[in-house]
Amino acid sequence: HPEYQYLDLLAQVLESGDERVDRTGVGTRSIFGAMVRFDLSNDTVPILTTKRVYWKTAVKEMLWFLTGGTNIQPLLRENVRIWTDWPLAAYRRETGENITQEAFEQRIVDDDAFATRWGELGPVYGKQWRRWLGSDGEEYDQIADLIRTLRENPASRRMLFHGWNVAELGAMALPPCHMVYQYHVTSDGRLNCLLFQRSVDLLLGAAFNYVGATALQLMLAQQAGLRPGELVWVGGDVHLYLNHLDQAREQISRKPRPFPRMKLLRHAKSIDDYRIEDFEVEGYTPHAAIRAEVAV
Ligand code: DHF
Ligand code: TMP
Repeated sequence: HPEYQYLDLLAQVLESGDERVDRTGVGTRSIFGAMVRFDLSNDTVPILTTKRVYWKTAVKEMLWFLTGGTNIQPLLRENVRIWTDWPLAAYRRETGENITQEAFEQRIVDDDAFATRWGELGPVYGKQWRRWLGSDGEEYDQIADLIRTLRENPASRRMLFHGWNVAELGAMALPPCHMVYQYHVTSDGRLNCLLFQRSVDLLLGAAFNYVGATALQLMLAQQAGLRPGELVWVGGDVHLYLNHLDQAREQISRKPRPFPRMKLLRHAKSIDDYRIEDFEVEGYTPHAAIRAEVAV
């Protein structure tokens, strides 16, 4: 079962990860350099089955990146709370007010001026993917350029987009983790993706990143008239936070079930035309969810 690639990685980090203090102060066990490969043909999607993964949240996050947005307001309006912690920490730090997460989220949803001031993550993924500001003053849409090349010159070795805009890193709430996506088209019309992720929260982040990358690959394949091929995922600093070790042990003890299938229910007119209702997942029967704190 392909999920053992992930479970083996969990075990490896748990058993032989180098223990160190990290930026968040929580501490991690970490290894450097890892690869997993998932075959997406026959609509198979790597939604982990050894815990429940909220795949709609991950797809909604990917759709939000594609809008070019960098404010959490539209995410919260879709009930996606995974990005709240960073603006919330900034708000508490700068105002000294000990607002609850719920009250902060409600205020972002209800109050546009408040959202503009406090809901911004800076020039993160969406901005760099859709509106990378070049030194010539032009904005570059890396996604549109990628789709054009997939259609017109699929043998190209230059089909990628990048989030690491050096000049703008300082203005980002977090510099990009899933950083470069490179694509490859086989002679029989399959679209492969290689995602390089420089930093990997193996218990919380990775599960979402596999789903997001797959959803994007399905959309790009549809837009370019291709079939999904393989997702190759490469991690740089692959770590387990020290407050996730028991959860990792629990997950490793579980037996994977068959991966589900993900389908697009509609042929969208463009990459900007997808909605969450267009995604259908069949045959997902995971083990129970595993709770874990995210390190901010
Ligand atoms: N920081 C850290 N330390 N780890 C991350 O994975 C991470 N991911 C970010 C931003 N910063 C990060 C964006 N993605 C969760 C999942 C993905 C994510 C952020 C948070 C998360 O908390 N997942 C929980 C709850 C899911 C839910 O509420 O729907 C999970 O159990 O998967
Ligand atoms: P860092 O910027 O110090 O590397 O911290 C980012 C943390 O967030 C790190 O634990 C990796 C994790 N992360 C993911 O694993 N996946 C993601 O998609 C994001 C945004 C973050």
